[in-house]
Amino acid sequence: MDDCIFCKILEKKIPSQRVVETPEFVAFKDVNPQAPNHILIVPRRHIPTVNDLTEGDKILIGEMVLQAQSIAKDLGISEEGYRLVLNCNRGAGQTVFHLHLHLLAGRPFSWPPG
Ligand code: DGP
Repeated sequence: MDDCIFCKILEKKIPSQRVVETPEFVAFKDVNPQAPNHILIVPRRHIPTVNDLTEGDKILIGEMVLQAQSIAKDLGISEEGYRLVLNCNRGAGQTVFHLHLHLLAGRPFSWPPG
């Protein structure tokens, strides 16, 4: 997608601080971190929102969560705890319309979220 900022990051047209790269995903640090650890797990395929996922994406979504689990382990935050967030559409706060899983850790989190 020509006008997608995350596609441009994935194509290295825009720099980012990459944490992990696989054939399916890139994980990089959020430019506006909401916690001491704030990583975005972003599939290479352009999928705008959770609403655009299909049955065929079951493995993709599972692998995104397992990727987050693996990053959390590498960061040493598995036991302390972390939050995974998928925002879907503007009403939930989505601002970049390329699917991404937030991994947040390193501070207390309230429930329910604000
Ligand atoms: P969301 O609100 O769920 O759509 O989250 C989008 C996140 O993307 C937000 O936390 C800020 C981050 N973000 C936006 N633009 C850039 C960028 O150019 N680089 C990086 N690393 N993160 C970005």
